[in-house]
Amino acid sequence: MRFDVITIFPNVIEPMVNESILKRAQDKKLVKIQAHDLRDYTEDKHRKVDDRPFGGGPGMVMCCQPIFDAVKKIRGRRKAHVVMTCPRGKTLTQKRAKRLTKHKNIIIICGHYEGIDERIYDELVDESVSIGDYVLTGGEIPALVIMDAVTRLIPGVLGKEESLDSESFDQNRLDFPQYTRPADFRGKKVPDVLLSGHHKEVEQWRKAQALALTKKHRPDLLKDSK
Ligand code: 6GU
Repeated sequence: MRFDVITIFPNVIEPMVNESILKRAQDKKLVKIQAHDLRDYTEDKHRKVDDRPFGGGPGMVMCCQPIFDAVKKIRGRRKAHVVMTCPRGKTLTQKRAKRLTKHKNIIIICGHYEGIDERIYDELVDESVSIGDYVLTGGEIPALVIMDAVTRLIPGVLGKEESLDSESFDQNRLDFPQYTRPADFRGKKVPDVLLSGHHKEVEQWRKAQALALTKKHRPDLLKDSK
């Protein structure tokens, strides 16, 4: 799988994708992540990528030319799924992240300013994605969130130390509580069942705890699963 990120801040993307699991995934050739500076594609001699909105109003709008040409050049002869980071998009969920793993090539455009020329949505964008109902200063953090959530789902990316076997949002449940040594930390004890060695009982306890935690913290997930 390959991600190409079109951004005015490539230096924000690079350090994050060259550490930890995303770095290891790239070293293993399971994913390639490339940041592209949008300003390298503008025909404007001052490297401008935005302009004032037709019809007036505050703020600036991202122009068509640099983004159209960047997408065309980066896509080349490959087929690519074009994602725009944008508060108007559908919110990223675990299900949506899983769906994105089906694409071999994803181009992510990081939105900025007051808005994006609507012709970019009309002609180039396959899918707009938001990461939640709050406003950010730009699309770089959302692009990183999308790539992180998707990359860890690619087979072979996670080792057995960080397994996908049972984790939050599987079957619309939060994960069960975990404990490690010591069994008694300054008088605060680990639940007995986890020390019992009875695998069946441990499993039942974890299932019940996951349900209880979900009811308490995210009852909306249980509603969604019906
Ligand atoms: Cl994708 N972009 C911006 N600017 N703000 C956001 C967002 C995206 N998702 C949540 N807030």
